[in-house]
Amino acid sequence: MGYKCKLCPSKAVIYMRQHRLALCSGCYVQWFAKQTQRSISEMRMLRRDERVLVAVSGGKDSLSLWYVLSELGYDAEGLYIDLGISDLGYSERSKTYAMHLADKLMRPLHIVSVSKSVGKAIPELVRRSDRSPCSLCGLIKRYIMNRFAIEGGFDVLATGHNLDDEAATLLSNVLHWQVGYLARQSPILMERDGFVRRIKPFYRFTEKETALYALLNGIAYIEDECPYSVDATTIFLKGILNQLEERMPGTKLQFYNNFLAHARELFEREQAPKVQLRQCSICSMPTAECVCAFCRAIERVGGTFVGLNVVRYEPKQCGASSQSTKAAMTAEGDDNGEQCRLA
Ligand code: Q46
Ligand code: ZN
Repeated sequence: MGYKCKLCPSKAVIYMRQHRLALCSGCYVQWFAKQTQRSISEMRMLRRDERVLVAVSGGKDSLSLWYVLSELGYDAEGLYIDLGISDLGYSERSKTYAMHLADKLMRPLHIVSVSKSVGKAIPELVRRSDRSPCSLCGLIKRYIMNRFAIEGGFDVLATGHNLDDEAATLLSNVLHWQVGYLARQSPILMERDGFVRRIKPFYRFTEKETALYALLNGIAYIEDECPYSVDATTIFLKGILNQLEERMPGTKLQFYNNFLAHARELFEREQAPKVQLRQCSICSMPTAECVCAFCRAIERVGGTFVGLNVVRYEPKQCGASSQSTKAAMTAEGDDNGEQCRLA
């Protein structure tokens, strides 16, 4: 590449065309942390005294997010949702990467098993459902993340969505004029009854940038895609956006930033009064219907929600071992060994 770092005499390891910025490894790692903090501060995502739960999948984005938030001094714990996908050992291997990072950071990792929480793992649920795998899996993951964060007493839930994810979702929502989704597409969704605040501190970084951050910090992550993601429309849209980016550097960032600056609020204002929340008659979580989408979906595929099955993994360096905890994070708050830490 032959670029020099813009901030010191070293050789650059990355040139970010959209920022016209070349940086060496040391300066890049610092720049990345500063940019993360900038996004957090500008959007008022997270305060220093708040507990943040980072949803980690074992991939580069979420693991880098947990790492950088810890580096920045935030009280960050991890949540790994075990989907039970056995193809290529996908779930087991991604869980191992999440546990490795917990060891490295010396922070606890909470592991929720889908099969032990609803009676069946994702592949079985998908086989019994007429929805697309990602639609069903996404619904289940969002429910678990929110429920665990609420019952665990976390102030904020952070996910590793990056600019490529956000721009592709935006493009899809615009192509189909999904005004309800457009109203809610934001790097921050504020808390309201039964919903924890959700933040996406990486919304300005490309996939390439988060991957480099992981690499430079020795964060091992699963490189394989989820076996269900092969024909996902999102991958196709990401390809189109990358072609645009190639021809017109900065397009992705402008597309998403200008949506946030000029359009999102209009959709939000238009949609806001239409949604009235109440408690799900089965699980008590907030919903616009009588029974929430999660309970309806689980019932339809023959599952039974028995409460979140959580294992708390303690980092090895602390000399502690993981403890298994059975279910019981129900709406009624049934007693269980983990409740004090989960709360
Ligand atoms: S895990 Fe689940 Fe993703 Fe796999 S099935 Fe789709 S939604 S692709 S992020
Ligand atoms: Zn419900």
